[in-house]
Amino acid sequence: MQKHDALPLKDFIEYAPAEMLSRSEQFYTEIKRRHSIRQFSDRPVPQTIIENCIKAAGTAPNGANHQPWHFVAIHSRQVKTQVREQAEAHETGFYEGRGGAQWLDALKPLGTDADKPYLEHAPWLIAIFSQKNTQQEDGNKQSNYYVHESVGIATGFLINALHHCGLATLTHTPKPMSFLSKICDRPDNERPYMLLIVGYPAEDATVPRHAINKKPLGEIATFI
Ligand code: IYR
Repeated sequence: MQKHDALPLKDFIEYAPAEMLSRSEQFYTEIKRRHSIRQFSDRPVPQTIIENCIKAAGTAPNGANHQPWHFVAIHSRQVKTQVREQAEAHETGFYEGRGGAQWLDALKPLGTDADKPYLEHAPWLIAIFSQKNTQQEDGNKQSNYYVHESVGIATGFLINALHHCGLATLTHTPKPMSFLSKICDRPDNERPYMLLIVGYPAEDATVPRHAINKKPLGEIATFI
């Protein structure tokens, strides 16, 4: 291995086999009650919780540790209204035919449509941006690697962190998403990756039956 500066691994925890088994079961039980929901309460959520979850997302493995992501946590009612208006305008075109018959058909069991009131009701929207390169202080551009993979993993960490502290989320990818760059005033080296809606579920929140159906292990994994 090439010479590089390194520290001893100090914070790894080894669990006894029985505890390892129990933790694997517990984690599965915990994560399988995460559901994407579309009815949010306007109950406030403290900013510190969102900050901690973003810090957790920032620990995700990524290409060359360039951490090619930026999170814009939107709490301002005014900004949320802008996001809703523009997302709904794009989604209306999508649901009126731009999505194509096949895609629109695939969405029918989810009951989604162009109406996105949760973009205003939820206490937080987190716009996630990917950085194809990073502008350094000396003006040079640093290339980033495996950007989509890296930002995808960080987004997964974020969703998991938010679920872990008792918040519901919805992943939203309006198409096109470029309006988020403008609203959030992001630089040209960044592209919007995803919008997360975050908050408490409304009292009458539902989960589409279609979304509950997860493929069994035998279908998603092969052991060789
Ligand atoms: N972006 C649209 C459509 C949509 C697409 C997929 I793939 C979904 O899983 C759900 C919705 C919308 O948010 O309504």
